[in-house]
Amino acid sequence: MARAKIALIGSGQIGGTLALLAGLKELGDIVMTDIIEGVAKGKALDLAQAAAVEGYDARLSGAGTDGYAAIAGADVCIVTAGVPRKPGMSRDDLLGINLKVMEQVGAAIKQHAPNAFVICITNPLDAMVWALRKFAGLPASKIVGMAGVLDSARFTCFLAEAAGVSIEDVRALTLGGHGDDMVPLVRYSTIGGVPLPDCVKLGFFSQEQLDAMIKRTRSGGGEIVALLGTGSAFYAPAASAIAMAESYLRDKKRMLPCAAHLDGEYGIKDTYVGVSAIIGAGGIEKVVELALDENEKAMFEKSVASVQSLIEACKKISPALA
Ligand code: A3D
Repeated sequence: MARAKIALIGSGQIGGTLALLAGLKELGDIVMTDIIEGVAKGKALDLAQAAAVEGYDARLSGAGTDGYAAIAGADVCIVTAGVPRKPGMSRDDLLGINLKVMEQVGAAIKQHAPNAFVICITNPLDAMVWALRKFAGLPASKIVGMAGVLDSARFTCFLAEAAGVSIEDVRALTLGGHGDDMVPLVRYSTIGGVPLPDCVKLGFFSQEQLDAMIKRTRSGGGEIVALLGTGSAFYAPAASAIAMAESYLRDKKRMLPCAAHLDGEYGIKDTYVGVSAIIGAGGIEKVVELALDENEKAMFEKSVASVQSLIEACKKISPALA
């Protein structure tokens, strides 16, 4: 069987890490593209040489003057093209500039890789993946946004540290839009199978500490932006997208939180927002609708409303989306 082809559209901080992880996991051959031609070629060459040391069997190449045509026939496209935020900026501040990038990238996917499974990472995530789907003309099962795996990983990391247990035994779940009103779900998050409210009763941490970790998860991206001074997080975002790509390519059918297209689930229509979904060879094979209590529902609806206002803003900027 031919090797899978993974196209990375955008070869910046996340794109470079995606290429390294995809190589280490031998997910397939990797083509890197970027509007800055030398970036894709240079990183691909560097990573092809790292393969000699790490021993991974993957061909890496960077697009030259052919630009987007290099993604032709890709099985998976991971999109990070655009700009990241700077300290003091919200993800929403990126909307105008990154929407134009989605238009270009969407047209390229439509022309060169219409059968790919597309994972979008560009912010503001939920609105960008919604727009990218329209520009690329893809079915809902073949395009998804990465955010929930990352937000849940952040929550997981804080919980493991506070409880003093192995991160392997913590399973945290965060749904909703990838913004400051995302929804960390304590009832559905567990340590060694014990839901978080019971972990408080067991004395793993106090309710105040748990509340602080929820707050820190919500602003987890901003914390890293402020520390870095330039650019935003890239290791954990790349690892998260690779987990999604791997589930597709290896038909693992992992149930992961990701920005999936809702068509009536949770009573929501034509919106991308973070929900639990099963990713297998069919792409997004199922959106799993969880039972939410009143409080969770209210938080989810607030988060959805924020996403929908960004989608409306996209429609105003780009009438083709209306
Ligand atoms: P960065 O290192 O700037 O890389 C982006 C790359 O995209 C640059 O090399 C650009 O040259 C390239 N680019 C710009 N326009 C185009 C275009 N039209 N076609 C092809 N390439 C283009 O940023 P990054 O890798 O750190 O972040 C990329 C995106 O991911 C940003 O929008 C971030 O805000 C976003 N991000 C999302 C998350 C989520 O959890 C959703 C987390 C972290 C970052």
